[in-house]
Amino acid sequence: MTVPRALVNRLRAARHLLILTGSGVSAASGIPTFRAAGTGLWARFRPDELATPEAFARDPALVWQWYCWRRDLVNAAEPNAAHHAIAELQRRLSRVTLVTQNVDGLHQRAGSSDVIEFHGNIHRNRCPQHGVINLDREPRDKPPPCPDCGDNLRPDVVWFGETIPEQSLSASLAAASDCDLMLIAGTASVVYPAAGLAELAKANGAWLIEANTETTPLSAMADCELRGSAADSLPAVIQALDGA
Ligand code: BV8
Repeated sequence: MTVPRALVNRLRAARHLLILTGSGVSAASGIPTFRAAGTGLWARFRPDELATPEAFARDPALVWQWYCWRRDLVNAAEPNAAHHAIAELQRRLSRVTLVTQNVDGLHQRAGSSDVIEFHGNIHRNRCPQHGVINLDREPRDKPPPCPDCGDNLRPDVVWFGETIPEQSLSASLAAASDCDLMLIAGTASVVYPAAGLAELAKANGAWLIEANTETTPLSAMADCELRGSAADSLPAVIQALDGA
């Protein structure tokens, strides 16, 4: 993959790089993208209909089993070259903010630090009243009760219709308002407010790079498009940085 010289120069001169990732970055790890997370036995369900408080209230066991299935996929997966290239960018550039919409924790396993988990993390469970609860053993058929109040525990993720945790939202908005370069990788850019970060960065004069296998609603405003798998394009960016 050819990496534009303009992109290499921008990376080398960047004061503050903001990176926003979506499920396409984890695709090469064998984790179905969010829109495709209704595969196999879950094919008859739409992910954006399961990832809601209403679905959990209506059928907590079904939603809990879907998350157990997704946790199994994530636990069996390894970070891929895209995750490692992003961790390398964090090590090389003076200031990088990494915001992920993914809940799989693969950026951390690839060595990334200070990851803003915009939509939470599938490996944590929480009680709506008592916060994150660590369990020694986890049932698979239905959500376990909170040890303090008996309410159903739920995955510590942000469902549709729920607000983004305040600290994650404010840190991400601040980075989008301050960055001079933004890389948007592996996201369809249709879920808000995450997708709005690129619009905010652009409005503040940042140069936008989109790394995606397809065009998205963001593509029209991107200054540079890396068309292809992030598992190929992002390592190519690192190699280009090493070059002359
Ligand atoms: C909010 C966690 C304020 C759970 C996720 C009605 C009521 C309330 C809100 C709304 C409403 N209608 C609309 C909204 C707003 C809503 C929204 O944006 N809806 C969309 C569908 C229109 N947003 C919200 O609800 C948010 N909260 O607005 O709060 C509020 C509150 C109350 C009332 C009003 C407002 C919360 C949204 C968070 C939802 N939770 N995840 C879980 O994971 O189980 S979102 C989910 O989508 C994942 O996090 C995922 O990361 C994210 C985005 O999807 P993508 O990552 O883009 O994945 P997708 O499959 O779509 O695309 C993959 C992309 O990768 C593609 O472009 C593909 O081409 C590319 N790709 C594939 N392979 C590769 C690749 N690219 C590179 N390399 C590859 N190899």
